[in-house]
Amino acid sequence: MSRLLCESHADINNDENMESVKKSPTGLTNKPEGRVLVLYTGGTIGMVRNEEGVLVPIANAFIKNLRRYPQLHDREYAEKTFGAMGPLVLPMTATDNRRVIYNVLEYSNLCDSSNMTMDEWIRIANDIKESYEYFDGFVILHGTDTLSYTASALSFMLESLGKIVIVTGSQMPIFDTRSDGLDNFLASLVIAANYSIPEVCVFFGTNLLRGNRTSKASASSFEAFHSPNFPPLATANIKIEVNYRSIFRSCNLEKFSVHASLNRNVGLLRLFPSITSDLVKVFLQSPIEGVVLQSYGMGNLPTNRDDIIKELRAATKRGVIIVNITQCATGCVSDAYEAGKLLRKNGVILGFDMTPEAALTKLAYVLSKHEWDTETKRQMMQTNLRGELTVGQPPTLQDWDLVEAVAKSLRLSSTAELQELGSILFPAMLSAAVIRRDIIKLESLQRYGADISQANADGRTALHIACCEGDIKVVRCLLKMGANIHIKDRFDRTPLTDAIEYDRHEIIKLLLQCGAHFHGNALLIGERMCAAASVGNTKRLQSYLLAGADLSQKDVSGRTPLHFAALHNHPETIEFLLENGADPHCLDILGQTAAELAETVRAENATRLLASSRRNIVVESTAKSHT
Ligand code: ASN
Repeated sequence: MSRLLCESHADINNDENMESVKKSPTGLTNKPEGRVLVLYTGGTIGMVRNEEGVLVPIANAFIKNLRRYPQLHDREYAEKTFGAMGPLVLPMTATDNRRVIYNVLEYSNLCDSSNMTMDEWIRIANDIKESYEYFDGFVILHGTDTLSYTASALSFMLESLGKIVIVTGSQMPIFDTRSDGLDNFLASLVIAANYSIPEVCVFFGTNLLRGNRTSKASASSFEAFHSPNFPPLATANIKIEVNYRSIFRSCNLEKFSVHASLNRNVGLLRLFPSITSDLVKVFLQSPIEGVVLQSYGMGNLPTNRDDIIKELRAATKRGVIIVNITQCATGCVSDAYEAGKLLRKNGVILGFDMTPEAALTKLAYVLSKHEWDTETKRQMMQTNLRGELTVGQPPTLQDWDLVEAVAKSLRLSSTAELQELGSILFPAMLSAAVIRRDIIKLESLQRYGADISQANADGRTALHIACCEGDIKVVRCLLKMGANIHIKDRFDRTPLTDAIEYDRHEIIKLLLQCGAHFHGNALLIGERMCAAASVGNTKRLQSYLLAGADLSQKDVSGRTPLHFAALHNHPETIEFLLENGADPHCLDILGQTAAELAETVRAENATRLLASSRRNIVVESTAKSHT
């Protein structure tokens, strides 16, 4: 990441404070925090006017200014909590659940997004990968011109994404007196820190849109992006309202990973009346491997143009993947017309309602999957991988929709009332099903429209409850249904924290396998482990170890779990700690080792064990010094 970090400057976020984020993921404040990494790649949002009045990106200018704007940085809180060189902090408003703490990573080659290439997409994806476990969400500041291409590409490259990534920008520079940049940036930060929407999104105007459903629709409007075939995932007006039912959740047990290669031999071919077959032929020539064909209406091409059909057929026979999408701003291709069927007969596949940006970047992604043969690649292009296309009829509300039925009996009718009812009913019913270990009920609740990751008033989800309850079958079922492993409840606990606190060892392993990571304030974790060691709770220490904790972590008095196990004379716990790398030489703030504590309280077993471990270490180090 250092290659891409902004220049080290007294007033900007640099490598050093990125390190502080990694070491101390949460501060010791009462309000839970939401950590966001901002990748600033360029675009109008951060540009300034040069002497000729032309907008240009200038290195460090954006980040320097952020610290001076009270809407963007609560200097008093930040300096008190993190010191002068710490991360940026948003001021808190009465309605916020979490304090938004953010770091900005400025790219060394800030660019107008017209200059973006696949190399930059790969670079962004890799930067997210490197800092994935340290942040709750990511905001990418980007020029608007090619923003939808980047968002679409990232949606495919970020595989099994469990956290929110928001791509945003603006039509006017953020520090201009009148600008859409401030609202877009602030709303993106707040959403990224507070909402569990594991998708690559675009935020613009008042809408949070699925990234791979967007296109730039206006060169001048503040509502620059539209999502022609899919409703917004959320709207940010006075309240931020999330449409949880429309969130795409990956339903596999894989860890988050980045597919960091793309095939560049792809292109967009738009039909027009009297297009020549020579042009089509040249376009389809090697090395082209994938083409998005923008046809008319519902996917039609002229049926009287055998010359074009011949070129298309020859190309698909050579293995070129040709995907048919419509030139229309909205709608879906199908083979309803003879003209569309003809394309299918000649090997052209349906791209359904994909935007040109999604179809092109998906081709670049699919074609770079070396483990897939051509037939699999063709199938994948027609499969909904990240919510980018609608196959068949779009899902409609069923008559038997559960919330609707209850709402009817309560005489509730407005959308807001229905949403409110759903947000109360579903988390409660999901939790009840988890407690009864009723997998069939869980599946049917999802069919009735429950969002499997929806949280109750305490921010707890069905997965949190399942990790406490301890039935691994239920946990696995929830994960396969798309339950998010990263959600933090109001006490900042993730499902992994619950699995640790209930000593569910198999569940801890499963969560880690699916990409969960251990988080929390190091001192607080130290205190919990020390408390376990004080009562000889070796099983709890095993849970922490499985989750990746450092068993030598100190509490506020500088004591480690080994100090407490020694002080309270728990030989079995001492043995376990020593076997698993606990350091017997660690000194507490009074300068005492665990062995000295044991001697002071005359804990005989503990003293003996610690003395022999000391001897072993001495013998080992003498042996080393002789070799
Ligand atoms: N030309 C700019 C860009 O795409 C447009 C913008 O950001 N509003 O970088």
